[in-house]
Amino acid sequence: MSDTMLPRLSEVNAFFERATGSFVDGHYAAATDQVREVLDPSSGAALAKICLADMALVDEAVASTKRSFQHRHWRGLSPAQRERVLLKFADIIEEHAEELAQIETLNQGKSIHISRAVDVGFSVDFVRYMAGWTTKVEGKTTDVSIGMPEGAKFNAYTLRQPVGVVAGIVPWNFPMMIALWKVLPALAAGCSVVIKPATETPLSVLRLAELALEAGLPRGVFNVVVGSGSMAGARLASHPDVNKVTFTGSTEVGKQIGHAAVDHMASFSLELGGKNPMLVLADADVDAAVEGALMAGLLNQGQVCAAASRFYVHRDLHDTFCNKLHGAISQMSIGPGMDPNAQLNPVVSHRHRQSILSHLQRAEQEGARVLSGPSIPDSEGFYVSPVVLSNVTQKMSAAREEIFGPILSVIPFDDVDEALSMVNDSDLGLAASVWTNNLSEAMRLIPEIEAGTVWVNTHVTLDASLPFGGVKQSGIGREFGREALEACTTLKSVCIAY
Ligand code: TAP
Repeated sequence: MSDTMLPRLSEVNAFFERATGSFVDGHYAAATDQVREVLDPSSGAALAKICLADMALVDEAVASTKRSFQHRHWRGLSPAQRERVLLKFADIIEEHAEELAQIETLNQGKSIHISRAVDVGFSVDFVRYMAGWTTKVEGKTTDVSIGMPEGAKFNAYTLRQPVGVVAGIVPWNFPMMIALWKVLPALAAGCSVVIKPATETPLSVLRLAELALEAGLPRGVFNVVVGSGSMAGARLASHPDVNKVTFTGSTEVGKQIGHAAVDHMASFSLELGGKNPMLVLADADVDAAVEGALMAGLLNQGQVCAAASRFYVHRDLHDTFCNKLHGAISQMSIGPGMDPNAQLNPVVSHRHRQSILSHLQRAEQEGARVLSGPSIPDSEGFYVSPVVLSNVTQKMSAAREEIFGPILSVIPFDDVDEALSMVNDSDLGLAASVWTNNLSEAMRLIPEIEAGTVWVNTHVTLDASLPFGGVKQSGIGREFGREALEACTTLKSVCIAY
């Protein structure tokens, strides 16, 4: 262990002892037969032992969530009262910022700096932003032209109401932050919510549920079910008492969830993967583009749905870009997320590391040139050294498949329209960025790029007010902004004759 490693807070150790499984109706559920160790990716050591929910417990969690909705424990409060609770929730998260950041880093693997700034920092901003929507749920009046019976007058309006029980299924890359992306719009709309974190990373979400109670959220309004995707996740998606399913994860599972939700006419939103391009035009500032690529490609070891993973670079800049990118990566140090000096950290699991390495092996077999990163620590942890793949072609799997790891594929181009067609030559369409000093060219390209978000001279810059989601196989629906709130509501049309 490095001597710069952060010591664990005593609250974190106490929480790891206390977190024993699903959190339903304001307390940890009774033990089940299936116990799973939750691991620290930097060492492979167990952090906590968690009981996985069985079907009965999943159903109990949905019943608790539904009860709190039907009994109006939350939605019965005035919007201003609910806003105050959510703002207090943000304050409490902020008070526990270091504890939450350590929990996230220990369980997910990412740098403590990222956990502090992004997982906790962005989450606090997001909770405050969404709390504000609680008092801004609006319908509208409409001037109708109904002519029968003759002489009758009408007053017509729409009533925006909470959709009911929301089930959120979240992945392992930003467990706490993505859970909050599901929880907050639901709560702001007056819904009750049950979250299923990934079994690999359930800890921070459990701590959030404890803190929500402290903030004054009534029991049963925010439940957490820890259970396998194939059973607990599938059951939530198909449960007849769930009114909306919101999922972030792989396209394959997203499709299953969409089908299951439609079967009982639940609404759903899916935020799925991306094979996100960064397009570097001939006039771009190459140093800024390299700096941007490091952040866009290596944040959380590339385990980010919006990460850039294919870099279309004008041939004039290709070699310089690759050399500078590789040079910067070679200087980086790899180590545990709890070591503040480590710039790169382990990926989430042994299983995911194997998946990344097999993608890499395939890229080599297909002829990509491998510019290797620094060596990985001699450790049981799930480390992958970052790699720049140069001279990748559009046909290679490295340019087409989501790897979700620190593998950056650089593809040269000669003509901008040729590059644009390669950018759009993907089943996925989550996000993209254009790097140029030519504003007119950027403005021409923005509407042509098939993606839910397009950035110019920046990448992976999210804000709670900017809707986020994908087109094509990257999903349906939008998170953030008014759109996220409205997606947790249903519209009732009212027409009064007088
Ligand atoms: P998924 O299998 O999609 O897992 C995401 C969540 O869905 C987890 O909570 C998982 O539970 C649950 N789940 C799995 N099967 C389910 C089912 N049949 N019904 C309902 N829920 C189910 O992702 P993964 O296996 O962890 O990663 C595979 C790939 O997905 C990654 O390599 C990456 O390409 C992509 N991915 C994308 C994102 C984002 S942000 N878009 C995030 C993570 C992964 P358990 O894990 O507990 O089984």
